[in-house]
Amino acid sequence: AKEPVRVLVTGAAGQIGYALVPMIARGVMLGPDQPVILHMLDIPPAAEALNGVKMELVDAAFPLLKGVVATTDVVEACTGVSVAIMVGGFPRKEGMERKDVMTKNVSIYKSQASALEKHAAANCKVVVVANPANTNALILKEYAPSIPEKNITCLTRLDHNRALGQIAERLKVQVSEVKNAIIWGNHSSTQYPDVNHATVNTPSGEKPVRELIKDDAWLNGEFIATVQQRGAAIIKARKLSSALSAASGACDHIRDWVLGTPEGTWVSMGVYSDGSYNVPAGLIYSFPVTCCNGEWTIVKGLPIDEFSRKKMDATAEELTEEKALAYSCLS
Ligand code: NAX
Repeated sequence: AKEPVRVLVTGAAGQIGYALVPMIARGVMLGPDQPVILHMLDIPPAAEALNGVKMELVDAAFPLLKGVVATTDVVEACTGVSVAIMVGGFPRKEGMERKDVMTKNVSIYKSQASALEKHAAANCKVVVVANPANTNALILKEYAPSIPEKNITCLTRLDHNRALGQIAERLKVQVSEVKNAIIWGNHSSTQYPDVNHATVNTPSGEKPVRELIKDDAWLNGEFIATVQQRGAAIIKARKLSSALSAASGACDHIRDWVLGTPEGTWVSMGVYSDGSYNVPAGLIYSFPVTCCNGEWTIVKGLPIDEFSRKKMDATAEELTEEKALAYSCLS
Protein backbone atom coordinates (compact mmCIF):
# COMPACT_ATOMS: atom_id res chain seq x y z
CA ALA A 1 0.00 0.00 0.00
CA LYS A 2 1.14 3.56 -0.70
CA GLU A 3 2.32 5.81 2.14
CA PRO A 4 -0.21 8.57 2.91
CA VAL A 5 0.48 12.01 1.47
CA ARG A 6 -0.04 15.03 3.72
CA VAL A 7 -2.18 17.69 2.04
CA LEU A 8 -2.56 21.18 3.51
CA VAL A 9 -5.75 23.18 2.96
CA THR A 10 -5.65 26.70 4.40
CA GLY A 11 -8.92 28.52 4.98
CA ALA A 12 -10.41 25.06 5.43
CA ALA A 13 -13.39 26.31 7.45
CA GLY A 14 -14.52 28.48 4.52
CA GLN A 15 -16.85 27.59 1.72
CA ILE A 16 -14.28 26.35 -0.79
CA GLY A 17 -12.63 24.38 2.01
CA TYR A 18 -15.93 22.70 2.82
CA ALA A 19 -16.32 21.56 -0.79
CA LEU A 20 -12.66 20.68 -1.23
CA VAL A 21 -11.72 18.52 1.74
CA PRO A 22 -14.21 15.72 0.97
CA MET A 23 -12.98 15.62 -2.63
CA ILE A 24 -9.39 15.20 -1.43
CA ALA A 25 -10.45 12.56 1.12
CA ARG A 26 -12.23 10.62 -1.65
CA GLY A 27 -9.18 10.50 -3.87
CA VAL A 28 -10.39 13.00 -6.46
CA MET A 29 -7.17 14.98 -6.22
CA LEU A 30 -4.41 12.39 -5.87
CA GLY A 31 -6.09 9.25 -7.17
CA PRO A 32 -8.29 6.48 -5.80
CA ASP A 33 -5.31 4.46 -4.52
CA GLN A 34 -3.52 7.29 -2.69
CA PRO A 35 -4.15 7.55 1.06
CA VAL A 36 -4.07 11.09 2.44
CA ILE A 37 -3.67 12.90 5.74
CA LEU A 38 -5.50 16.23 5.69
CA HIS A 39 -3.96 19.26 7.37
CA MET A 40 -6.56 21.99 7.79
CA LEU A 41 -5.59 25.50 8.83
CA ASP A 42 -7.82 28.40 9.71
CA ILE A 43 -7.67 31.39 12.04
CA PRO A 44 -8.83 31.41 15.69
CA PRO A 45 -12.29 32.99 15.04
CA ALA A 46 -13.00 29.99 12.76
CA ALA A 47 -11.51 27.33 15.06
CA GLU A 48 -14.85 25.97 16.21
CA ALA A 49 -16.22 25.75 12.67
CA LEU A 50 -12.98 24.07 11.60
CA ASN A 51 -13.45 21.48 14.31
CA GLY A 52 -16.95 20.90 12.96
CA VAL A 53 -15.49 20.14 9.54
CA LYS A 54 -13.10 17.68 11.18
CA MET A 55 -16.07 15.99 12.91
CA GLU A 56 -17.81 15.60 9.56
CA LEU A 57 -14.68 14.12 7.99
CA VAL A 58 -14.64 11.52 10.77
CA ASP A 59 -18.36 10.88 10.24
CA ALA A 60 -17.89 10.39 6.51
CA ALA A 61 -15.58 7.40 7.18
CA PHE A 62 -13.49 7.94 4.06
CA PRO A 63 -11.38 4.82 3.50
CA LEU A 64 -8.45 6.81 2.05
CA LEU A 65 -8.36 9.35 4.88
CA LYS A 66 -5.64 8.27 7.31
CA GLY A 67 -5.66 11.30 9.58
CA VAL A 68 -6.89 14.85 10.08
CA VAL A 69 -4.98 17.74 11.61
CA ALA A 70 -7.25 20.73 12.28
CA THR A 71 -5.30 23.64 13.67
CA THR A 72 -4.85 27.39 13.90
CA ASP A 73 -1.09 26.93 14.24
CA VAL A 74 0.62 27.57 10.93
CA VAL A 75 3.72 25.52 11.80
CA GLU A 76 1.70 22.47 12.80
CA ALA A 77 -0.37 22.91 9.63
CA CYS A 78 2.65 23.07 7.32
CA THR A 79 4.74 20.30 8.85
CA GLY A 80 5.46 17.47 6.44
CA VAL A 81 2.99 18.48 3.75
CA SER A 82 3.72 17.52 0.13
CA VAL A 83 0.79 19.44 -1.36
CA ALA A 84 -0.44 22.84 -0.15
CA ILE A 85 -3.74 24.34 -1.30
CA MET A 86 -3.79 27.96 -0.15
CA VAL A 87 -7.45 28.97 0.06
CA GLY A 88 -7.23 31.18 3.16
CA GLY A 89 -6.99 34.88 2.70
CA PHE A 90 -8.50 38.23 3.43
CA PRO A 91 -11.46 39.05 1.18
CA ARG A 92 -12.10 42.54 -0.11
CA LYS A 93 -15.00 44.00 1.80
CA GLU A 94 -17.24 46.83 0.71
CA GLY A 95 -15.54 50.18 0.96
CA MET A 96 -12.04 48.71 1.27
CA GLU A 97 -9.22 50.03 -0.85
CA ARG A 98 -7.28 47.58 -3.01
CA LYS A 99 -4.15 48.53 -1.13
CA ASP A 100 -5.65 47.65 2.26
CA VAL A 101 -6.66 44.20 1.04
CA MET A 102 -3.25 43.72 -0.53
CA THR A 103 -1.50 44.67 2.72
CA LYS A 104 -3.47 42.04 4.64
CA ASN A 105 -2.81 39.32 2.08
CA VAL A 106 0.84 40.17 1.72
CA SER A 107 1.35 39.71 5.45
CA ILE A 108 -0.60 36.41 5.46
CA TYR A 109 1.34 35.02 2.48
CA LYS A 110 4.65 36.19 3.85
CA SER A 111 4.23 34.30 7.11
CA GLN A 112 2.73 31.19 5.51
CA ALA A 113 5.60 31.14 2.99
CA SER A 114 8.15 31.04 5.80
CA ALA A 115 6.30 28.22 7.55
CA LEU A 116 6.08 26.18 4.34
CA GLU A 117 9.73 26.77 3.56
CA LYS A 118 10.82 25.59 7.00
CA HIS A 119 8.37 22.78 7.67
CA ALA A 120 6.85 21.37 4.47
CA ALA A 121 8.24 18.28 2.76
CA ALA A 122 11.01 18.88 0.25
CA ASN A 123 9.51 19.43 -3.19
CA CYS A 124 6.12 20.45 -1.77
CA LYS A 125 3.75 21.56 -4.55
CA VAL A 126 1.81 24.74 -3.81
CA VAL A 127 -1.29 26.18 -5.47
CA VAL A 128 -2.70 29.51 -4.34
CA VAL A 129 -6.47 29.86 -4.72
CA ALA A 130 -7.10 32.92 -2.53
CA ASN A 131 -7.35 36.24 -4.34
CA PRO A 132 -5.44 38.06 -5.62
CA ALA A 133 -4.25 34.55 -6.49
CA ASN A 134 -1.38 35.34 -8.88
CA THR A 135 0.10 38.01 -6.66
CA ASN A 136 -0.37 36.03 -3.44
CA ALA A 137 1.58 33.24 -5.14
CA LEU A 138 4.32 35.68 -6.09
CA ILE A 139 4.63 36.88 -2.47
CA LEU A 140 4.74 33.28 -1.32
CA LYS A 141 7.56 32.62 -3.79
CA GLU A 142 9.52 35.67 -2.60
CA TYR A 143 9.34 34.58 1.04
CA ALA A 144 10.05 30.91 0.45
CA PRO A 145 13.26 31.21 -1.57
CA SER A 146 14.30 27.61 -0.90
CA ILE A 147 11.12 26.20 -2.45
CA PRO A 148 11.84 25.81 -6.18
CA GLU A 149 9.88 28.45 -8.13
CA LYS A 150 8.45 25.66 -10.31
CA ASN A 151 6.59 24.42 -7.24
CA ILE A 152 4.62 27.61 -6.66
CA THR A 153 1.54 28.12 -8.81
CA CYS A 154 -1.89 29.73 -8.71
CA LEU A 155 -5.28 28.45 -9.74
CA THR A 156 -6.70 29.44 -13.14
CA ARG A 157 -8.07 25.98 -13.85
CA LEU A 158 -11.55 27.07 -12.80
CA ASP A 159 -11.44 29.73 -15.52
CA HIS A 160 -10.09 27.14 -17.98
CA ASN A 161 -12.91 24.75 -17.13
CA ARG A 162 -15.44 27.57 -17.45
CA ALA A 163 -14.17 28.20 -20.99
CA LEU A 164 -14.55 24.50 -21.89
CA GLY A 165 -18.03 24.54 -20.36
CA GLN A 166 -19.16 27.54 -22.43
CA ILE A 167 -17.92 25.97 -25.67
CA ALA A 168 -19.64 22.67 -24.85
CA GLU A 169 -22.92 24.45 -24.05
CA ARG A 170 -22.79 26.47 -27.25
CA LEU A 171 -22.07 23.41 -29.45
CA LYS A 172 -24.31 21.09 -27.43
CA VAL A 173 -21.49 18.57 -27.04
CA GLN A 174 -20.09 16.88 -23.96
CA VAL A 175 -17.49 18.99 -22.17
CA SER A 176 -15.17 15.96 -22.15
CA GLU A 177 -14.91 16.31 -25.96
CA VAL A 178 -13.58 19.90 -25.74
CA LYS A 179 -9.93 20.64 -24.95
CA ASN A 180 -7.00 23.03 -25.22
CA ALA A 181 -8.64 26.30 -24.37
CA ILE A 182 -6.16 28.69 -22.75
CA ILE A 183 -6.48 31.18 -19.93
CA TRP A 184 -3.73 33.78 -20.26
CA GLY A 185 -2.70 36.05 -17.43
CA ASN A 186 -4.38 37.09 -14.23
CA HIS A 187 -7.18 35.29 -12.40
CA SER A 188 -9.25 38.47 -12.62
CA SER A 189 -11.58 40.04 -15.12
CA THR A 190 -8.60 40.96 -17.35
CA GLN A 191 -7.80 37.29 -17.96
CA TYR A 192 -7.86 36.32 -21.63
CA PRO A 193 -9.79 33.13 -22.41
CA ASP A 194 -8.39 32.08 -25.80
CA VAL A 195 -10.07 29.45 -28.01
CA ASN A 196 -7.84 29.89 -31.06
CA HIS A 197 -6.18 26.52 -30.44
CA ALA A 198 -9.07 24.72 -28.78
CA THR A 199 -10.53 21.65 -30.45
CA VAL A 200 -13.58 19.42 -30.23
CA ASN A 201 -13.61 15.69 -30.69
CA THR A 202 -16.40 15.00 -33.22
CA PRO A 203 -17.59 11.77 -34.91
CA SER A 204 -15.55 12.89 -37.94
CA GLY A 205 -12.37 13.62 -36.00
CA GLU A 206 -10.85 16.50 -34.05
CA LYS A 207 -12.00 19.92 -35.27
CA PRO A 208 -10.89 23.43 -34.29
CA VAL A 209 -13.47 25.31 -32.24
CA ARG A 210 -13.21 28.20 -34.72
CA GLU A 211 -14.27 25.85 -37.52
CA LEU A 212 -17.30 24.63 -35.58
CA ILE A 213 -18.37 28.01 -34.19
CA LYS A 214 -18.16 30.38 -37.12
CA ASP A 215 -19.59 33.23 -35.09
CA ASP A 216 -16.48 35.36 -34.50
CA ALA A 217 -18.50 38.10 -32.84
CA TRP A 218 -19.60 35.61 -30.17
CA LEU A 219 -16.14 34.05 -29.74
CA ASN A 220 -14.38 37.42 -29.54
CA GLY A 221 -17.07 39.11 -27.48
CA GLU A 222 -19.72 37.40 -25.42
CA PHE A 223 -17.74 34.20 -24.87
CA ILE A 224 -14.76 36.07 -23.44
CA ALA A 225 -16.93 38.33 -21.28
CA THR A 226 -18.96 35.39 -19.95
CA VAL A 227 -15.84 33.53 -18.82
CA GLN A 228 -14.24 36.68 -17.38
CA GLN A 229 -17.37 37.57 -15.44
CA ARG A 230 -18.57 34.12 -14.48
CA GLY A 231 -17.48 34.57 -10.87
CA ALA A 232 -19.72 37.64 -10.54
CA ALA A 233 -22.62 35.80 -12.21
CA ILE A 234 -22.33 32.98 -9.67
CA ILE A 235 -22.35 35.47 -6.79
CA LYS A 236 -25.46 37.11 -8.23
CA ALA A 237 -27.25 33.77 -8.55
CA ARG A 238 -26.11 32.05 -5.37
CA LYS A 239 -25.46 35.08 -3.16
CA LEU A 240 -22.21 33.28 -2.46
CA SER A 241 -19.08 32.96 -4.57
CA SER A 242 -18.14 29.83 -6.52
CA ALA A 243 -17.15 27.02 -4.23
CA LEU A 244 -17.77 23.56 -5.68
CA SER A 245 -16.37 24.54 -9.07
CA ALA A 246 -13.35 26.19 -7.44
CA ALA A 247 -12.72 23.09 -5.32
CA SER A 248 -13.07 20.87 -8.37
CA GLY A 249 -10.68 23.09 -10.34
CA ALA A 250 -8.12 22.88 -7.52
CA CYS A 251 -8.35 19.07 -7.63
CA ASP A 252 -7.90 19.09 -11.42
CA HIS A 253 -4.91 21.41 -11.09
CA ILE A 254 -3.06 19.21 -8.60
CA ARG A 255 -4.12 15.91 -10.18
CA ASP A 256 -2.82 16.87 -13.62
CA TRP A 257 0.35 18.37 -12.14
CA VAL A 258 1.14 15.22 -10.12
CA LEU A 259 -0.24 12.51 -12.40
CA GLY A 260 0.28 14.20 -15.79
CA THR A 261 -1.85 15.63 -18.60
CA PRO A 262 -3.14 13.27 -21.30
CA GLU A 263 -1.16 13.13 -24.56
CA GLY A 264 -2.19 16.02 -26.82
CA THR A 265 -3.94 17.94 -24.06
CA TRP A 266 -2.85 21.04 -22.23
CA VAL A 267 -4.36 22.86 -19.27
CA SER A 268 -3.99 26.37 -17.82
CA MET A 269 -1.92 27.06 -14.71
CA GLY A 270 -0.65 30.27 -13.16
CA VAL A 271 3.13 29.74 -13.15
CA TYR A 272 6.29 31.77 -12.80
CA SER A 273 6.90 33.43 -16.16
CA ASP A 274 10.20 32.69 -17.89
CA GLY A 275 9.44 35.32 -20.54
CA SER A 276 7.64 32.89 -22.87
CA TYR A 277 5.30 34.62 -25.34
CA ASN A 278 6.95 37.92 -24.37
CA VAL A 279 5.17 37.89 -21.04
CA PRO A 280 7.42 39.76 -18.58
CA ALA A 281 9.57 37.31 -16.63
CA GLY A 282 8.99 37.28 -12.89
CA LEU A 283 5.19 37.45 -12.91
CA ILE A 284 2.93 34.57 -11.94
CA TYR A 285 0.94 34.43 -15.18
CA SER A 286 -1.45 31.81 -16.49
CA PHE A 287 -0.07 29.86 -19.45
CA PRO A 288 -1.00 26.69 -21.32
CA VAL A 289 1.05 23.86 -19.79
CA THR A 290 1.51 20.14 -20.12
CA CYS A 291 2.54 18.07 -17.11
CA CYS A 292 4.72 14.98 -16.93
CA ASN A 293 6.58 13.33 -14.01
CA GLY A 294 5.31 15.95 -11.59
CA GLU A 295 6.57 18.92 -13.61
CA TRP A 296 4.73 21.43 -15.76
CA THR A 297 6.12 22.81 -19.01
CA ILE A 298 4.76 25.84 -20.85
CA VAL A 299 3.44 24.90 -24.30
CA LYS A 300 5.71 26.82 -26.66
CA GLY A 301 5.38 28.19 -30.16
CA LEU A 302 1.63 28.68 -30.48
CA PRO A 303 0.92 31.40 -33.06
CA ILE A 304 -0.49 34.53 -31.41
CA ASP A 305 -2.60 36.94 -33.48
CA GLU A 306 -2.87 40.66 -32.88
CA PHE A 307 -6.20 40.44 -31.04
CA SER A 308 -4.72 37.92 -28.61
CA ARG A 309 -1.48 39.87 -28.21
CA LYS A 310 -3.33 42.95 -26.98
CA LYS A 311 -5.34 40.99 -24.46
CA MET A 312 -2.29 39.06 -23.23
CA ASP A 313 -0.42 42.34 -22.76
CA ALA A 314 -3.30 44.03 -20.95
CA THR A 315 -3.55 41.28 -18.34
CA ALA A 316 0.27 41.26 -17.97
CA GLU A 317 0.13 44.98 -17.34
CA GLU A 318 -2.44 44.51 -14.60
CA LEU A 319 -0.19 41.89 -12.98
CA THR A 320 2.81 44.20 -13.17
CA GLU A 321 0.78 46.86 -11.36
CA GLU A 322 -0.43 44.37 -8.74
CA LYS A 323 3.15 43.28 -8.20
CA ALA A 324 4.24 46.88 -7.63
CA LEU A 325 1.34 47.42 -5.23
CA ALA A 326 2.23 44.23 -3.34
CA TYR A 327 5.88 45.27 -3.03
CA SER A 328 4.83 48.69 -1.79
CA CYS A 329 2.91 46.90 0.98
CA LEU A 330 5.93 44.85 2.01
CA SER A 331 7.88 47.59 3.63
P1 NAX B 1 -14.41 32.06 2.73
O1 NAX B 1 -14.40 33.43 3.28
O2 NAX B 1 -15.64 31.22 2.83
O3 NAX B 1 -13.22 31.22 3.39
C1 NAX B 1 -11.96 31.74 3.59
C2 NAX B 1 -11.41 31.12 4.85
O4 NAX B 1 -10.07 31.55 5.02
C3 NAX B 1 -12.18 31.55 6.12
O5 NAX B 1 -12.56 30.39 6.86
C4 NAX B 1 -11.16 32.40 6.87
O6 NAX B 1 -11.30 32.30 8.27
C5 NAX B 1 -9.86 31.76 6.39
N1 NAX B 1 -8.68 32.58 6.60
C6 NAX B 1 -8.55 33.94 6.60
N2 NAX B 1 -7.30 34.30 6.88
C7 NAX B 1 -6.60 33.16 7.05
C8 NAX B 1 -5.25 32.90 7.37
N3 NAX B 1 -4.38 33.88 7.59
N4 NAX B 1 -4.87 31.60 7.47
C9 NAX B 1 -5.75 30.60 7.28
N5 NAX B 1 -7.04 30.79 6.98
C10 NAX B 1 -7.46 32.06 6.88
O7 NAX B 1 -13.95 32.22 1.21
P2 NAX B 1 -14.07 31.15 0.01
O8 NAX B 1 -15.32 31.38 -0.70
O9 NAX B 1 -13.76 29.80 0.52
O10 NAX B 1 -12.90 31.68 -0.94
C11 NAX B 1 -11.55 31.60 -0.55
C12 NAX B 1 -10.67 32.38 -1.49
O11 NAX B 1 -10.71 31.85 -2.82
C13 NAX B 1 -11.06 33.85 -1.64
O12 NAX B 1 -9.88 34.63 -1.58
C14 NAX B 1 -11.65 33.91 -3.02
O13 NAX B 1 -11.54 35.20 -3.59
C15 NAX B 1 -10.82 32.90 -3.75
N6 NAX B 1 -11.37 32.35 -5.01
C16 NAX B 1 -10.49 32.02 -5.97
C17 NAX B 1 -10.85 31.37 -7.13
C18 NAX B 1 -9.84 30.97 -8.16
O14 NAX B 1 -10.25 30.42 -9.18
N7 NAX B 1 -8.55 31.22 -8.00
C19 NAX B 1 -12.28 31.10 -7.41
C20 NAX B 1 -13.13 31.08 -6.20
C21 NAX B 1 -12.79 32.08 -5.13
O15 NAX B 1 -13.45 33.28 -5.40
